[in-house]
Amino acid sequence: LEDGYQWFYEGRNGWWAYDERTSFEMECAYKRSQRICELLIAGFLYMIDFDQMFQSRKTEPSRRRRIKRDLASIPKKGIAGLRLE
Ligand code: V3L
Repeated sequence: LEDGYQWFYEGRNGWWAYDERTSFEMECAYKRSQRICELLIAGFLYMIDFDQMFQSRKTEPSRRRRIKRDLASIPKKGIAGLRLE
């Protein structure tokens, strides 16, 4: 994203960066002050809740992952499930 920030979702002991397209769409919704948005991620519809800062698959609303907007340079596990070595 323009200002050096990136969107992340929680993994086991660490954070994953969202893929570029998803991160961009989240940023657009966030900048428009939307409270939630719905996005297709890896073939599944997910709900992003910017008030409570979590994501969950629409069909599995109780299975939540925390999300955050942070500097792109922070330590991360990888991008969208692709590990950094
Ligand atoms: N982008 C890509 N894949 C996702 C995303 C997303 N935003 N959200 C969920 N998945 P759930 P560790 C994650 C995948 O929350 O070792 C990581 O990307 C999710 O993948 O129940 O625990 C890794 O690939 C999971 O496979 O909807 O840190 C993997 O977990 C599946 O959707 C292991 O990461 C169900 O997640």
